[in-house]
Amino acid sequence: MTGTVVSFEGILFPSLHYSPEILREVQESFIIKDEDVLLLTFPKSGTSWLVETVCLIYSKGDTKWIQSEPIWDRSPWVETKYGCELLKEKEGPRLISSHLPIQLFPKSFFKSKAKMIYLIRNPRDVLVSGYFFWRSAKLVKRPQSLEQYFDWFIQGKGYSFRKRATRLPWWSSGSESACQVVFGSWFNHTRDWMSMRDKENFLILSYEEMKWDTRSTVEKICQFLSKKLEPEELDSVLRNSSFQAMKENNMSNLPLLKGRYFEENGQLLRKGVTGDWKNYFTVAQAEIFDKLFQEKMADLPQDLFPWK
Ligand code: PPS
Repeated sequence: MTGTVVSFEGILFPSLHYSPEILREVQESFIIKDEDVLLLTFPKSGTSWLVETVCLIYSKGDTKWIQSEPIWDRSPWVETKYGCELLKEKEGPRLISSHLPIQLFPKSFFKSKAKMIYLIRNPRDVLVSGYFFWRSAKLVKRPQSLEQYFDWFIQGKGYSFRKRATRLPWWSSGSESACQVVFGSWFNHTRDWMSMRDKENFLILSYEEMKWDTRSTVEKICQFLSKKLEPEELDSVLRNSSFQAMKENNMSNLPLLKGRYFEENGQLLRKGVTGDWKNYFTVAQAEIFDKLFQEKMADLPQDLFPWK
């Protein structure tokens, strides 16, 4: 079984959980409150790791919450019908997840004091992670090969670079109409959200820094959220948000969704490493990606991208 997609303002979404009506309602009238905390990512950047970490920070390292409530209920996806309804009923400070590009995000956020953490990841690893994920998902048209997904990913849907890219020698023309990548272009998503980087209610983190120095990154999150943890509470956050601990937590991994939404071999927690793209990209693909990254991101401070 394979799923279908819907298009909203030029961006594709899996039709099972997303509709243009809800996306419009979320954009125009969903109210973000000052006390909300928003966890924003392009898909496959480590969203679930960030959510688990923040939940554990909120519970001071106590595992009761993360082991009793599914991750998508603890921090619902605002752009889905299910998540949006759930969030409207929640009282007090809410955790809110989202993959939305900035132009589709609830307008109320931009007038609020709500804190947002934007987690980025080397897009090459995002691509590889996405390929394995969508290949086993029943939510979208599945990529038939990494080569095909590579093509989709570098096009993005609604990707303003496309017109110029079609004139470049490495561009595989003719595949644009078949592009099935959901949530649009990684490049646009990242560039657009990064324009918020000087705001004091906005924190940019990377999957790579989380991986290479998890303790310091968790401390940075605590400071940003004004949460104080005792050393043993911090240790518990680190222990219980590790790849292995999350893999074993049925409330944070996919077992609950297998069958209906994913094949049996589908995994949310696949490898959990940095640089896995080197095991999959050809030399030519690596060069294409480097050129594209340079073209799209060169004007941004390069220290924002720690994988370089
Ligand atoms: S989704 O579907 O967009 O919400 O996926 P997302 O959670 O953003 O990204 C999934 C990738 O994050 C990795 N992951 C982790 N890595 C290290 N430590 C922990 N605790 C962790 N939790 C999730 C997960 O393995 C996916 O990456 P890949 O490269 O596919 O393994």
